[in-house]
Amino acid sequence: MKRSIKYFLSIGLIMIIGLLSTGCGSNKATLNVYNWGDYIDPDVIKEFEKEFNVKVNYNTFATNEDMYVSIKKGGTSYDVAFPSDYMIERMIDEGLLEKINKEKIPNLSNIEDRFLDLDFDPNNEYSVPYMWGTVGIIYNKNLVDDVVDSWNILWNEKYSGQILMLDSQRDSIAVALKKLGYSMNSRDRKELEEAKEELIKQKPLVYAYVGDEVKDLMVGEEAALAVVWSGDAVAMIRENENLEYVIPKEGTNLWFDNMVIPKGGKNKELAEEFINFMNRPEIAARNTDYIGYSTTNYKALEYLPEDIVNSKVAYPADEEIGEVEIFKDPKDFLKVYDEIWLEIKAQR
Ligand code: N2P
Repeated sequence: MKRSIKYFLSIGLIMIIGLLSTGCGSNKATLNVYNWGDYIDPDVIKEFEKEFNVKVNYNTFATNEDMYVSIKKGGTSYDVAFPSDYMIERMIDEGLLEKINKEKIPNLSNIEDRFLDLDFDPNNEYSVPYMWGTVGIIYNKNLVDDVVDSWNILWNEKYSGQILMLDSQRDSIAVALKKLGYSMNSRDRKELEEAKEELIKQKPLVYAYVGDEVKDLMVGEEAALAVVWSGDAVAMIRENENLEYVIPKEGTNLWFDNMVIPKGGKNKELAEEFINFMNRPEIAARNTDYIGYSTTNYKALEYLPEDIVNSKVAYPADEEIGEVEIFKDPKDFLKVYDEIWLEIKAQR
């Protein structure tokens, strides 16, 4: 009898040690973060985990529309997500976001004023700025001998099979609308129909509709021209000096990606800690340097290398950007955009 008590005690002890060493017995909080692919320095996540003694469950998406569908349908409840302007507007309207307690985000003071209080979230009640940028054309100077200054070049048959388009409905439809001289927020069926026809006409020339793969394809010189977000252009030009980024003269899209707290998360306070952490100047600078995108955090600039701070691609002056539009949520017109995109993608 004496022996068996000892036996059970030692088994119990072994189990407790086992649980402690695998972490199963501890109550580490988990933060579910949902971000674009290639949009953070992975060491920053590790540092947050260490400092706050938590686990970050990090997932990525490729477009605003994909992110919206996952959040809307539930399943994983995300604590922090990174949508863009028009999608933030939609998510606020649909009641999908929590109000952020700004007292918990003192580092909001590091954000440049021009990125605050924008139309999609007038008092930043629901979102805190992360990165911003433009949309343009990156091209390889050795493979393109025409002047690149217009969206039209993406319809030039000479470059058939060497053109990459963004696999993103708002961006690709916007390119066609701007080429035609229309607003990228068009709510006119006829204009949208024309934009659809343009993209269908262009499709035989398009090598692929891509996301993050665009970087490897352009750096590896497998394509001549691509529609890209400016931050990816910065990253690509760092790797291949034959590449150049241009904002077409017909005008472009100015976009803003902010951090939000979707409803249904279980860790609102930790989510706020994370958002605040991301806006520490050195942390914002590390993310900016790692991904190439343009920070909204002006205090981060002093931690960044000269080539980034002085980059005309990342930080263009207003006159270098030219005419811009910010995407708005198409609201009742969204189904038209959805239908058009499906038809374009279905073509071959
Ligand atoms: C990064 C995607 C950037 C998002 N891969 C542009 N809004």
